[in-house]
Amino acid sequence: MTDTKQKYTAADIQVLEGLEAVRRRPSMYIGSTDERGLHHLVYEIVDNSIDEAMAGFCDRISIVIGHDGSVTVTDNGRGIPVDKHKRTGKSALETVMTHLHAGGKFDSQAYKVSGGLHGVGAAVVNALSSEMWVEVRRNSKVYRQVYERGKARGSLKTSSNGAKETGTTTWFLADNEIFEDTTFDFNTLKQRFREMAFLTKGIWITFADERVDRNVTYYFEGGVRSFVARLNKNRRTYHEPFYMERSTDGAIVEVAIQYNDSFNESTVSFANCIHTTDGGTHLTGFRSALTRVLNDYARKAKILKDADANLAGEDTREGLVAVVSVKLAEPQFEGQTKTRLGNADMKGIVESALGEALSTWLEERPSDARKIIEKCLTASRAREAARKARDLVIKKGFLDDSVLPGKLADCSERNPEVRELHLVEGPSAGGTAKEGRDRRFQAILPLRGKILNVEKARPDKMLAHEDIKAVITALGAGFGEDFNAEKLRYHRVIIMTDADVDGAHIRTLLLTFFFRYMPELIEGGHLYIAQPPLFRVQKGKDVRWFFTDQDKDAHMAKLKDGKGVTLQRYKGLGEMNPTQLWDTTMDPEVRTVLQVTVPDAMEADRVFSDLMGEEVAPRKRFIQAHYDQATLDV
Ligand code: 0RA
Repeated sequence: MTDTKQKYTAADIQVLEGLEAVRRRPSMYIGSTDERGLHHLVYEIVDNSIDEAMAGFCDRISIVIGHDGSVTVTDNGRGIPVDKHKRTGKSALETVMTHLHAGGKFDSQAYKVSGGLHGVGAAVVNALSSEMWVEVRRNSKVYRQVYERGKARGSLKTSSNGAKETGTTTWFLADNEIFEDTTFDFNTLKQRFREMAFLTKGIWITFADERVDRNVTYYFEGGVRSFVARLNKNRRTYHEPFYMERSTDGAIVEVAIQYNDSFNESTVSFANCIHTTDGGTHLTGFRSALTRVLNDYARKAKILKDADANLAGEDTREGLVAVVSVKLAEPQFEGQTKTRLGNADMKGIVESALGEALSTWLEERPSDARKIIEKCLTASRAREAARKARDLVIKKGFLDDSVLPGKLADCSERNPEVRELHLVEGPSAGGTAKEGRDRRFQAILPLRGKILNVEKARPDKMLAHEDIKAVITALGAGFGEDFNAEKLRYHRVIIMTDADVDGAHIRTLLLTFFFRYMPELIEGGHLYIAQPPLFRVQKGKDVRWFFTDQDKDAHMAKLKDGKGVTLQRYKGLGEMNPTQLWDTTMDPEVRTVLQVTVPDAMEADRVFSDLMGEEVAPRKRFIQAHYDQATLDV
């Protein structure tokens, strides 16, 4: 972009403090010095370019991870101002780069994407980089300054290039004195950049990684409309996405909605490009507009008769995929993780903006409107059926731990904190595990094999499934909204499946079930995946087990002559005898178990949808590609 207006000057920047504080206590500024904090550095710099894009002065951002692990961020905005700052006597650029909280008037003018942990600015990144340089293209000149651990190394150098183009380039090398590990992860960054591109209509984001020679470019003409389309990839949808954007009361509200034929909701909300995983006022406004408008329409169109009850909020959210993105001047982020929007006025702002736009949209598309309402009505009837099924089930007592499943081989220890439940694939491996276990604290529940695909099943059907019933009953903590972690009979639940494609499938099905119906089990760190060995190598009396091809090959290479060496590959748990299973997979002293985490529930949800949705091809592809990966963060 070319130079447009330059009414902003150095005088607008206030100086607060130096950067020693940041180096002394980095976590206070970037949250942590682990992988998360490290990646924050990149977001900080990119956020500044996004701000410039939202102000309407920039439409290209490029990010490059260099061979040396450095990061370069380039934009075609107006360029950071370089004129002299009154109080510091230094250039605005140097002031911004070397002082904490050096902000300008533009802070409240534009919609800064920054908030929560973000927004601490380029100075913090500078303080935590062993080396950094910034290049500004402005006034047909190129300005450049180098920094070292937050301090300027030399003055601002100017050269004339006569070019009209403007922009800013920032290069930095994360300081290995500060960070445990300074290796950036391509996929983590990629995911965030994609999200930023969805949320900033019309921006081109190019991301290249020289270390592995990969690059991606994101551009979404439709903004959040493209976002819902992406979330619905591989799903059957009912209509073209609804989309609205409106600026009112000093805020921008952008919403996209598209229903699919599943029973789950995935609504993601953002405030100033920050994923508000705990929702907040904008999400509340969204929900109440949706329920109100759909009920009003259903009454007017006489799809809901006078005698019918209103649709409940949850009925309007089955199969709902929606993105709610708001931009506002002074976002307040609340909660422990600062991921809930607190600004009270955003509820009314979103509710009325969406209310109007959505009712107009429904009026104009009676056939889409009818499809959506019918879907909500089905949800409402199913909810009623599920309630009846649940009542029945509670009456029959199967959620009561006095009636434990017959197949469960329980343990003797009473304290749930040390009790483990092993969910074992197939009756034969189940038998081996029963013999091999330490019966004091290890319980075994053999599963029949394939469990039902919960994504496609209604709650009432799910409850009728034997293995699911057995798992719920054995755990004793209920499920869904009634799940109560305090009642868990085991604090460790370990999924033990064969190391083949079927095993991976069963594991994914179980993970889907837990993710949907007992997310607290995952969040509480109670869910694990056992790691049975793949190989057994014996030479004479020396027996070794290996979990990867590489380790096995390395060992084989050491046994110079292959004489008297036997190599066995273990595909199934059932191929081991009880002692072997204990020695390799169950003995807490030597075993490895992977803890299941939900690093990004949205991504996990998408993976599950790809896996479990109607389309068979992506599921097959996924299982084949990932069957040896055990955690959810694929
Ligand atoms: C404030 C004022 C102006 C530009 C910027 C900030 C700016 C900052 C960054 C950080 C990364 N890229 C950026 N691009 C622009 C210029 C105001 C004017 O020219 O009038």
